[in-house]
Amino acid sequence: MPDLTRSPAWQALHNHFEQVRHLHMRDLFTQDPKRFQRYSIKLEDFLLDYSKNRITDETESLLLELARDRDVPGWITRMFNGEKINHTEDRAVLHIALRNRANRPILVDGRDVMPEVNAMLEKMRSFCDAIHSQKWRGYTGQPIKDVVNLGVGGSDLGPMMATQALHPYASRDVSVHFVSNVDENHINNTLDNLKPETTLFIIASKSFTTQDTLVNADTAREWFLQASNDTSAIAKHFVAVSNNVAAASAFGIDEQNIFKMWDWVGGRYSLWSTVGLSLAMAIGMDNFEEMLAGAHDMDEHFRTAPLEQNMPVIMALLGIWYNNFFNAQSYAVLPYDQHLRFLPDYLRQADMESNGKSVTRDGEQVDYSTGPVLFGQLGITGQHAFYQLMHQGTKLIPADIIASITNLRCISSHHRMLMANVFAQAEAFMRGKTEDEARAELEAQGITGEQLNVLLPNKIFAGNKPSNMILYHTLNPRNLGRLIALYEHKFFVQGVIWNINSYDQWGVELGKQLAQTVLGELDQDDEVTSHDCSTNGLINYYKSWRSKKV
Ligand code: G6Q
Repeated sequence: MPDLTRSPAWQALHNHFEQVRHLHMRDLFTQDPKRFQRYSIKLEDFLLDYSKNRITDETESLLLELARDRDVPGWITRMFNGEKINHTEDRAVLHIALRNRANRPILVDGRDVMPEVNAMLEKMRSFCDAIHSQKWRGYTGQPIKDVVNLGVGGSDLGPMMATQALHPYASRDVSVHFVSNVDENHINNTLDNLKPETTLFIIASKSFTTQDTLVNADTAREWFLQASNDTSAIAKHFVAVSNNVAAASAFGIDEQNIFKMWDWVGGRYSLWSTVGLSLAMAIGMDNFEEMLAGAHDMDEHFRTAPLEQNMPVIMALLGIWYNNFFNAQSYAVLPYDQHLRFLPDYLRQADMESNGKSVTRDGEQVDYSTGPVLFGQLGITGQHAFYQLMHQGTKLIPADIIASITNLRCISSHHRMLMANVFAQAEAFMRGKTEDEARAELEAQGITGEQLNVLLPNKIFAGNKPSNMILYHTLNPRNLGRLIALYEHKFFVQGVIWNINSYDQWGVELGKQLAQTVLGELDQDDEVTSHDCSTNGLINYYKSWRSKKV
């Protein structure tokens, strides 16, 4: 297979780009009244409308040709068959097994992983039921009222985001909190409002070596022991989620209370595993399994739909079109749903940690752009802030707009107003406002002459800003599962096309290694000279001030 940028499929796209780069979507919509029908895909109530993109039929077919040329279908099969596609860590990539509700055997090293997956789900169910039914009680005999997940990165963001997303489904008897930051303010502020006798800690760490989490776990244990003064009570208040059973046991967790995860689940893909225990505690196992079922819907769609009808594939190809041909450096995820406020943060990790790579699977330096900068915020908040740059700035920022058709508590005009903004913004990105339209508006306001000339250029919107729209009936567990799985597979397809490994994360290691060295130096008072002069200067400045009172 020739290198990506020298492949005929890439070259064809490159030539095509020169022909269509100046086409305006306004004109494409005028020419084709069926554009919405032709460029949208449905999975029951879950809709992806990608008609507001700078593509023609030819663009789409050339992009699909690229996907075939890069053997996307073959890679999909490899992932679902449990092949070790994470080659730098010699691991299979099987978040899809965690939500394999069809229970199709999935073999890793010749062994079906499904019995273990199902056993762990059962274990989660019994535990959640025991807490909710108040059979499991704290050391004073009181029921558990608060659950604190101690984890970071992949062991925090997923369950935290989903717990917020599914807030309407959450139990009122047990509150779930998330502590991730090594900054003690995070844990202290959380513990301030809790009682040791009614609090349960979940130490979530795949490796059980992550400093941030272990420091927080030590602090939590100290806080707990100050009240209980009884180490045997720890078993009732601390459980762990980990792949490192020995380290979790050494921390003092009863082996029965360790919820296992597997090395074939990457941290940022682990929401579906026992890392989701805190979420399951919040929404109950039935809802948790419904979320798995939603992800499975998307997995099946991804595995079986033809490329041209395949949502993750289409989204991935559109991303490549802007990233590699229009040279867009970023894209925005804009949920119009208060409950999805942490979705952009979650997807930022999933995308940027997966595809922020510059070495191919063959160890070569890439000569093309890979993963973009993902940013985002609640769309309705963004409208009053950074949308200005998206509408009238100099950068092309494709966007995904996400909304639900109805809100569980749809009791007033709020949701209609929200939806009006959803549709209006997507239209505004696409249409913009022409000079003639802007002029007519100003004249209608009685503005003429020099004043009009000054204002006019500022009132023009170029438009032609691409956006996808994702719409579904309600943000229920099933649709949340579908939504997250859609993005996971999108990132996978992009990684395949860029020929990078989306499942390792060596880039996060260097800072961790250096922090270990610096931590040792911070423990001593003498002057540090082992780094560059900036790092030495900063460390020494910190040391000179840390014991002073100001
Ligand atoms: C995710 C990353 C990273 C990881 C955290 C926590 O893919 O690898 O975010 O999840 O560093 O790691 P542990 O779960 O091992 O503590």
